[in-house]
Amino acid sequence: MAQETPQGGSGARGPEGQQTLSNLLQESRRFAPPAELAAAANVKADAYDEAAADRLAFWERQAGRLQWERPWDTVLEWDAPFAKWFTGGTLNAAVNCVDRHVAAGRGDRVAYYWEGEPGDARVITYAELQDLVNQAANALTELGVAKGDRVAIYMPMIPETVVAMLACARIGAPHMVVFGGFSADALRGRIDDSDASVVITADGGYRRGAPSALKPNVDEAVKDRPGVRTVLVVRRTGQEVAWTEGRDVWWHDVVERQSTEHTAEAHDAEHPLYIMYTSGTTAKPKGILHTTGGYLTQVAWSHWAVFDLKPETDVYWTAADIGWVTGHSYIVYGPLANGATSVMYEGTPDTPHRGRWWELVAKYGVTILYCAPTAIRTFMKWGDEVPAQHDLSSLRLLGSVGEPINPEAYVWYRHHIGGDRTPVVDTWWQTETGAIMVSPLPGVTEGKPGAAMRPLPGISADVVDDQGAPVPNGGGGFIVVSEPWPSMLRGIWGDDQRYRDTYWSRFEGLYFPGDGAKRDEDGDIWLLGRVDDVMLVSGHNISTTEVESALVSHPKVAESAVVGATDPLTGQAIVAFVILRGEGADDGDALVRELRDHVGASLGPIAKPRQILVVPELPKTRSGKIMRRLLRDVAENRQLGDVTTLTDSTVMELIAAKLPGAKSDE
Ligand code: 6R9
Repeated sequence: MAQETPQGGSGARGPEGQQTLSNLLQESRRFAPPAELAAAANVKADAYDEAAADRLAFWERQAGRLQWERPWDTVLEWDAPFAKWFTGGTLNAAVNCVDRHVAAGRGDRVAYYWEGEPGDARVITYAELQDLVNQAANALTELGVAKGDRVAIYMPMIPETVVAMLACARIGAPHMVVFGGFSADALRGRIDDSDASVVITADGGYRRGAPSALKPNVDEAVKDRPGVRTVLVVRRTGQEVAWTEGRDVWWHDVVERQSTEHTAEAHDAEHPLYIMYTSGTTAKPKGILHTTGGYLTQVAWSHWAVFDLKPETDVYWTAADIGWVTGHSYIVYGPLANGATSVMYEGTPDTPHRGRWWELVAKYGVTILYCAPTAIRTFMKWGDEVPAQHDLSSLRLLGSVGEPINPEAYVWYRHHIGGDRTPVVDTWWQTETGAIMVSPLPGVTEGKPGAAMRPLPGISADVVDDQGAPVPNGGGGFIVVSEPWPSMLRGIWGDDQRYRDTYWSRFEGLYFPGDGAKRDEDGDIWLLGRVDDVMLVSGHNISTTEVESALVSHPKVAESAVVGATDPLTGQAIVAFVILRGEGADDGDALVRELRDHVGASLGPIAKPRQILVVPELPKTRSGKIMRRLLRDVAENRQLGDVTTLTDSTVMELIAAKLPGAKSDE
């Protein structure tokens, strides 16, 4: 057994002798909010006290930012673990996102600057969006979709996708969006589980410079599924499509001839708004259920607070897919509820060239950009000179979501994209939480690279040890949420028991998201990755995040993924996969040794990887999360597990090809 102990770490022993998550990484850089932003910020420091004094009254005030047909009787009915918010109240999500802005005289404001990958563009105002949504709502009604029916949406990133979602919301038919990159099998499983009777899709969309078909996957998914009565197809690419008469209808035939008038019914605050499936670690995806009033309250408020949104002047861009919860909450519902002007982009960041995003920032004068660390690390890999060729001076705020952001990626983002002017908000949340939960407030928080910092006002989150007791400052453990929040999941579709088991059984009375976290000496929160990924090396629980961040802090490394592989000596040993910065970088033994020593110097010898493999790509999900499970299979020479949610199935072959010549110091 290795006798090494982490330097500066505080891996305290829990009551049962089990070690809590080690706290190895030390970070001393600090970024204060720009004075101007702080002075004009939507949310100031007093919001924390205000919410702490009366949490429910705080959320009640935020609900008041929406337009209700009938006000609620009760703010919260909590029959743990089942919550109902704003009961007795009624509202319509589509009216809140669209009609009320038009009614207030803001119909000419741009809702979306949409840009197709081939370079085609559409500008859609709130008034136009209202017409489109009303037509689609009328069409769905004509097609027999009634309140409560589930509608599957399997689309590229085009305006009709937003229109379809809002039309569903308008008539009270919960939508179930499936990421367009998922297979026919994944789509079928989700249609079956949600019992959707209509599928809205397109012939295809553009990705990486070419049309990418969607309709064949729908055909495959719904064959032998008589429960799916209608497939509504948007023509986007003009690709040849197979056609099933009596089932398939063109969007342009059915939607475009409808009236642009539609009288919206107000729905109960707890009426289901949508189902979104998350795969998690188990085979059967979970249908996460979100309802209307509480969800809209928190996404709208958090979007306004965390991004300091000024709807009259900001141009806001969430560069993510609508098939990810980030797209639901921060491309569609949050920005629209706030009357924001958003950019929406169909394609990949490197088509037709690696400066495409920055070209779009300059073209539309984007002021707020929200994206995933995986994108940031990819840009780091492509080189500083790419963004440097574009005018990014319109940006005033940057956000990150989806994974822990490595301190080095944060600093790169702030410097090379934000010109050292912009705060970076690292926002922690999940499909299940519906909206941002832990994040800096840009006008209040002195940012630390890599830290999500503090629970938002109105949110009660904590870091606890394996007994559920709060850890002291400097300690590591699990993040939990201790009080219900408005946008929380209302359950797993059709499976209350699984809801209790998955989220409410680990700690009595606490919501367990499944992420490791630590509190630093100031009490600020750092997320440390999924607990399933935590490595146990010589009796120390080491987070993947900290080792990955140490690797990314080496100037030659753009991205890394580490996993624990079974080891006869240490229980588990750390195996690291790294992508180097710049093309054709040297990946010889000397570099591998240099990287091991670098990790040892940053985190202590315990965290030195046993093995480092230089790879061209890493396996990722739709939201850019690294699928460490697959890398563990590779590191332990196992057959690969389920790969259906990989964005690019060829990646694992590229990695496996690296293995025979695997570089190891042992
Ligand atoms: C919004 C979203 C949720 C999981 C979550 C955590 C990871 C998301 C993060 C983060 C560290 C952040 N995650 N944001 N980890 N810092 N800022 O990503 O939803 O796809 O359901 O994933 O993503 O592990 O539990 P979802």
